[in-house]
Amino acid sequence: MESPTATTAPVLARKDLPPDRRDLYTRLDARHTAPLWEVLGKIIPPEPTPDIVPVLWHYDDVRPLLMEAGRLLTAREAERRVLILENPGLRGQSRVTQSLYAGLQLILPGEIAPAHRHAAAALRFIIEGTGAYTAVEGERTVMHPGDFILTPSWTYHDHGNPGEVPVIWLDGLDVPIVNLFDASFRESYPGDSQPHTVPDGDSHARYAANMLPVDWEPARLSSPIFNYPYPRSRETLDTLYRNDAIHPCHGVKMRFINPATGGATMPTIGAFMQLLPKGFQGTAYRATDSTVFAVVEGRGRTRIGDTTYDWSPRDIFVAPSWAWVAHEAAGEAVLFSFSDRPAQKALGLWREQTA
Ligand code: 1HN
Repeated sequence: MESPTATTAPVLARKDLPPDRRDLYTRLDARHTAPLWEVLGKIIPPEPTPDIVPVLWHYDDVRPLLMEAGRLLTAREAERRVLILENPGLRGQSRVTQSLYAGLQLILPGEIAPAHRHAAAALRFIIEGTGAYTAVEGERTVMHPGDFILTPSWTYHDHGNPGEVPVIWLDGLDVPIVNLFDASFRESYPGDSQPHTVPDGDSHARYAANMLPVDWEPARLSSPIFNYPYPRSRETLDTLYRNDAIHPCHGVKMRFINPATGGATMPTIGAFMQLLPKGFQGTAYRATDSTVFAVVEGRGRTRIGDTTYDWSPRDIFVAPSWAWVAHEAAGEAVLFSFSDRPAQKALGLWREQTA
């Protein structure tokens, strides 16, 4: 027999319902209606009550599994050879936070990940290896560790590794947001790789030199820059650190921007990079954007709620919405992070608080 909750309203599974209420709720259910007064506190909690939990993936634990997948199937077979970083609070849902997807992608020397496009927007944060490229709308960029790369919504993209070593990166996508709206589309490119029609470095020259072509009008909501190379980000953090621009919670923290607007690089996903000085003991901070952190350099630990997570380079960890977060760094450390902050800000929902 099917369980009653599979076919009837969850409220009817309650054992303590007075008979007259049960009777009404049964007839409400038959008319596809339900009593708000039974669920109001749950659907509108006084503050965020995330289903996701804090979690840390040690790179050394996950990398061998990804390499094993590399021996088991080709990138072409897999379409994308990725280990989903799945939040244990939302098992089976392919989500790292309530609103975002994350995964670790491997491309081996000689491999191609075929071209496609989808409504979901993606970012790549390069973790290991050099010599692979990603192509977006006819332009290629070679990936280096620490680079932050965009694949905006509905742009054709493919990856290839003509180099000598495996290349691994962190993917972040707004898949759960797109699916919340039931607005997902996807199509394959006719052929494995899109034609390489734009000279390398073209978008960097056009859009990333604090100038824009004089008559340029944006065609998309996302940044026209598609690779934010690590040396530039690192140098900025280093200069500001030496100039003493240190925030008690964040160290030196910068947000990646769309140079045409000063806003976030994509409408749904924001990205950040921060330097924690050697010996930094940050004070607690919380915000409504659950955040995925990737350790770029250094060792340290982060307290999230009541638990402390020790991290070293290439580890990845998640802080849920509205959980108190405090970072400490043993040596100088650099963290990359991403979240749905621009989406929340656009909707007037984003909040933050310091302890
Ligand atoms: C995707 O297109 C890529 O292009 C990676 O590398 C991960 C996860 C879900 C849906 C599409 C890629 C993805 C993805």
